[in-house]
Amino acid sequence: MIKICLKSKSLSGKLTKQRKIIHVDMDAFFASVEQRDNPEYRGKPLIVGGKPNSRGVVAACSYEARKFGIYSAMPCSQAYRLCPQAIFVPVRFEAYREASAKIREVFWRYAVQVEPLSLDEAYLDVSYTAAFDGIATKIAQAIKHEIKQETGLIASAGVSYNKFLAKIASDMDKPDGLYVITPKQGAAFVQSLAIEKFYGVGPATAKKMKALGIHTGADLKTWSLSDLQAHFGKSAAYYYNIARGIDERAVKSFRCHVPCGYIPIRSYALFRAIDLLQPMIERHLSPKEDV
Ligand code: DCP
Ligand code: MG
Repeated sequence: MIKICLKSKSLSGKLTKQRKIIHVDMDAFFASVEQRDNPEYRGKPLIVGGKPNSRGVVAACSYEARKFGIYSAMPCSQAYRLCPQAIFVPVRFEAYREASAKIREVFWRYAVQVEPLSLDEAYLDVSYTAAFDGIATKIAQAIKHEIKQETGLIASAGVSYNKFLAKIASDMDKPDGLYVITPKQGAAFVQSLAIEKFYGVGPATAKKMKALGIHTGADLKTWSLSDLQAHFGKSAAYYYNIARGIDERAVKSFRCHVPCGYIPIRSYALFRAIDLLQPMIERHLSPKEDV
C-alpha cells in the first residue's frame, strides 16, 4: 500500500509531507585541501589567503589556526599578529573546484535533490533514498565515509527534517561532526537557540531583534505573525515558522545562475528529468519516518 506521511503543518495550515534533509559542509575546506596536498602543513596553523603583512584577508584557516582566534575574513595582518608562526599560503581554486566536483558526485549517489550553497556545502534531500533502509543518519555516515575515501577530506553533516535545522545541525559538532535533530526534538531545539545562530538571521537583523528583546528562539516564538510583519516585512513568515522548527523550503537541485560548464551536461539533463518527475515520484513514494 502506498502511504504518504502527513506530518508538519505550515503557516497556512496546509499539511505537508515529512522530508529528510542532510546538510553537508566540509571542515576548513581550502585549508584542509592544502594540508592534504602538503603533508608539511598538517597539524600546523595554516592560513589560506593573502600574505601575512598584506592588505589581504584570511579565506580559510586550519582548526590549529583557530585556536589563536583566527577566522575567515579576518585581515591577514591581524592573523599574523595573533599567530606569527602560522604558515600563509595563496588560494588554489582549481584544487578546491576539483575536490568540490568529487564531493558532489558522492551527493548524487544518495540524493534525488542536491542544492549546493558553495563549493564546500550542499543540502541533500534523501526522503526517497532506498539505501540504508532510508535512514538518513546512516546515509550521512556513508556520505562522510565516501568523501573521506575519495578526496581525503573530512565533512561534517547535519541531519533533520528541514533545511533550516539540517544547516544548524551540521555546525553543531564540527569538525568531523554528525548531528541529528529529529522531528520530536526540533521545536524544543529551536527554543534554546541564540538568535544569531539562526540561519537567515544576519548580523543586522540579529541586532534589530535583540533591541526588540528577542535573544533566543523562545523569545521569537512569543511574537505574533502580524507583529513580526510590522517589523520585518516579507521575512516575517520565515521567522514565525522557524521559531516553531518549521521550514518548508524544498531542496532545489538546480540553480539557473550556475555557470555553464560548472556541472556536466549529463548531470544537468538528469537534474531536469528529476525536476519534471518529482510530482510523480512524490505521488508514488513514501518516505520512512525515522530520520
Ligand atoms: N571562504 C572564503 N571567504 C570567506 C569564507 C569562506 O574564501 N569569508 C572559503 C574558504 C573556506 C570555504 O569558503 O574554506 C568554505 O567556507 P566555510 O564557511 O564552510 O568555512 P570552512 O570550510 O573553511 O570551515 P568550517 O569547518 O567552519 O566549515
Ligand atoms: Mg566548510
